[in-house]
Amino acid sequence: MCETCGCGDPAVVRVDVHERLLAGNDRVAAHNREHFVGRGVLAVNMMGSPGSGKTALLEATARLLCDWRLAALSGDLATARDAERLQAAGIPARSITTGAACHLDAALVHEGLHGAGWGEVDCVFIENVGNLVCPAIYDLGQGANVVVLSVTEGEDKPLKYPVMFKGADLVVLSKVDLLPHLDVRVEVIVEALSRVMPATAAIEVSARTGQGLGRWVSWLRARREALRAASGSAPAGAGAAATTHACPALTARNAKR
Ligand SMILES: Nc1nc2c(ncn2[C@@H]2O[C@H](COP(=O)(O)OP(=O)(O)OP(=O)(O)O)[C@@H](O)[C@H]2O)c(=O)[nH]1
Ligand SMILES: [Zn+2]
Ligand SMILES: [Zn+2]
Ligand SMILES: [Zn+2]
Repeated sequence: MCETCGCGDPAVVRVDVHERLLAGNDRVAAHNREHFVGRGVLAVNMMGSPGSGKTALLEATARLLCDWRLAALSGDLATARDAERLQAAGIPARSITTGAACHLDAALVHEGLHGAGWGEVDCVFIENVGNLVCPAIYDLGQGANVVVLSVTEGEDKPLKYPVMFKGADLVVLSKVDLLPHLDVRVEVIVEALSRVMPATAAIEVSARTGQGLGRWVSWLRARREALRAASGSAPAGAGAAATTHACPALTARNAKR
């Protein structure tokens, strides 16, 4: 499916080549992370199946987090639809077209940040390509991994795609307004999560009714507080100074929005 990563298939991409690709990715991810942490920006890698409700959740989030300066990068194989939706919802957004690749990598994110021209931001949402497999193995430099799992996907996805859920800091169980129409039990999904997630954390939400969005936003606020506390204990500007250049996307260049 994916020309770049071969989706872990050694017949498509040899293991040593694959490992070199990941090592190169990790170097760029570390650079991205320095930019984010150095400026106290919460970067959230939003992952999940195609159509799980990632963009809908972010559209709803924009309405509730109006005291934050938000921005977004949207990874899409072929269209800029998600970025357009987020722009319409009030989140400055830029599309990253991945072509044949079924995941974002750190270099694509770095390029997206440089081209974005945002001012200072509090939080960058990185909406990954809809896919429950390889986005989990590509570090982007994010401060948090969120998996949006729709209840319409069934009860067994955590067990079938454990790598994705193992690395998640939070699972957002989306579209819970549809539960009355489904043979799906939330407690069974949560039990499956507890088998694969080291510290199980799940929030039930509906972007349609607004259920659970307060808990989601509280989680984001707590996460940013923790990031600021951690970066505040480092020498001032250490993150930015350690890099070879300043990412214009994260500087005060266009601070007025
Ligand atoms: N009933 C209901 N439908 C939802 C909810 N959230 C999203 N949807 C619908 O689910 C469909 C997919 O939502 P998107 O937000 O486009 O999903 P996505 O994960 O961003 O999709 P990709 O970016 O293509 O992977 C749309 O038709 C949404 O209206 C929800 O909370 N309840
Ligand atoms: Zn989307
Ligand atoms: Zn891929
Ligand atoms: Zn940079």
